[in-house]
Amino acid sequence: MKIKEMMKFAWDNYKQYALGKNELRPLTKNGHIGNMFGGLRGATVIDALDTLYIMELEEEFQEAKQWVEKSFDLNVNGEASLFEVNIRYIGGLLATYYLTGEEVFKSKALELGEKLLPAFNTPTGIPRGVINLGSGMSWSWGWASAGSSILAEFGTLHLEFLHLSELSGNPVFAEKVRNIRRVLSRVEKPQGLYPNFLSPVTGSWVQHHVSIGGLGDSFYEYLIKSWLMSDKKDSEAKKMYDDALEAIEKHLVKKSAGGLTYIAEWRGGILDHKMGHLACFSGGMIALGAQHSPGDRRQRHMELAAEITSTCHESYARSDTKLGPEAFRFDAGSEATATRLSERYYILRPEVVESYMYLWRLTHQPKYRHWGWEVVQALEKYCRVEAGFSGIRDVYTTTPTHDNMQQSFFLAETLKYLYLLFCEDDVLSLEDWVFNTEAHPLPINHTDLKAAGQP
Ligand code: DMJ
Repeated sequence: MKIKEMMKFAWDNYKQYALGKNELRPLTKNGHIGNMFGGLRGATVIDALDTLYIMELEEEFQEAKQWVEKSFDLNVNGEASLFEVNIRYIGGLLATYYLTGEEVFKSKALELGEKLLPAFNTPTGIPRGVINLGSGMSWSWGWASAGSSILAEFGTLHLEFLHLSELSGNPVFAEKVRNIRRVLSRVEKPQGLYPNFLSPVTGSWVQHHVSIGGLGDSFYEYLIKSWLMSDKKDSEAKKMYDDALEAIEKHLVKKSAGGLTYIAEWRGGILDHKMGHLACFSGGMIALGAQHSPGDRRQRHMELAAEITSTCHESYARSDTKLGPEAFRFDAGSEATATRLSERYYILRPEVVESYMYLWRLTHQPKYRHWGWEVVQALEKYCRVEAGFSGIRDVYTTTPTHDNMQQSFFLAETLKYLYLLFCEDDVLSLEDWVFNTEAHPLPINHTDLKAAGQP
């Protein structure tokens, strides 16, 4: 299958030119380390493991596993993003452990999980965004207003941390994320919305910016997925998700003059009529959540999910490369297109194909596969270079320049979701797995039901 070949190509080039670095630079044929993972290496190895495994790229999976066994060093010093280490490293290791049963992935996940705990030592227990994995010192991002923590960062730990507690028998991980939930469920929400910045010292909001895209996105995703992963027992998460979505529908969902549905951003009550590529995951999330809503709400949410996904497809279809920009606006005459130069790039992001995959699995309408195939063709045409895949700097030209970066999430998410879009529904069935926000599958807990003798 084509997508399997793309994965092999992406992996082989990473292995040849950048093994042990975090990402491949496919034009200069070398590795990139960056400063997101605090001295940890091999982000692409860890992000690729489960994708290689499910695509049955056996030799390549063994190469990746050997690197984890022999070269993956956790005794590092440096400033890491708690969120990125959790979603890519812990998520990737946990998923691979659950798929293969091989202890090395579990023990590395647990060891790394322990190193993240000092970030929670704040007056409220809301973790800070940056942690030194060697010293345990933690602090807030310099760019986050007034020492605040970011909703999409501290709100995107729940799934992984529950598994860390289950696998280790140590309740500390679960306690940390349950405390985050407690703080969030109690704090006052302006018009029912969750702003993106919260003080880890006082537990109150620092700035009233609300977004279902960057800075907010996966917090909402983890509410509905926490409920699903608990086999629908975590009713608090479901209620928080339902209430948040109701406020989003009421205040942020808009229709453009040309009839495109979109989710705007909110700044202290004033709407910014733009959607980021990151916000395009919400079509899939809303469709997933809709499955479990009563009749009329289910239908309304399925329609909303389909409309948002269609708008995101338009952002691709209206570009010259048939790949979508980083952000697009809904100003008169330029609907679903990037009007700012700084928003025209595409860095191999997954969110649009992620929604195609969910909408396909939940409706089986052929258009989602057609749209996914358009992306495969565009990636081949504009992003594939001699030694891997690269992002492009401008989707509105058929001769784009490349950014020389093969992001690890391209292997973890973009290629995985494309592959699943063309697979049978029982490959990582939505009945049995939830995907973390980096597309690493975690099993739904059926244990209690089985114990009770139910199917
Ligand atoms: C990924 O690391 C995750 O999907 C995250 O939730 C958002 N950003 C990237 C992909 O775009």
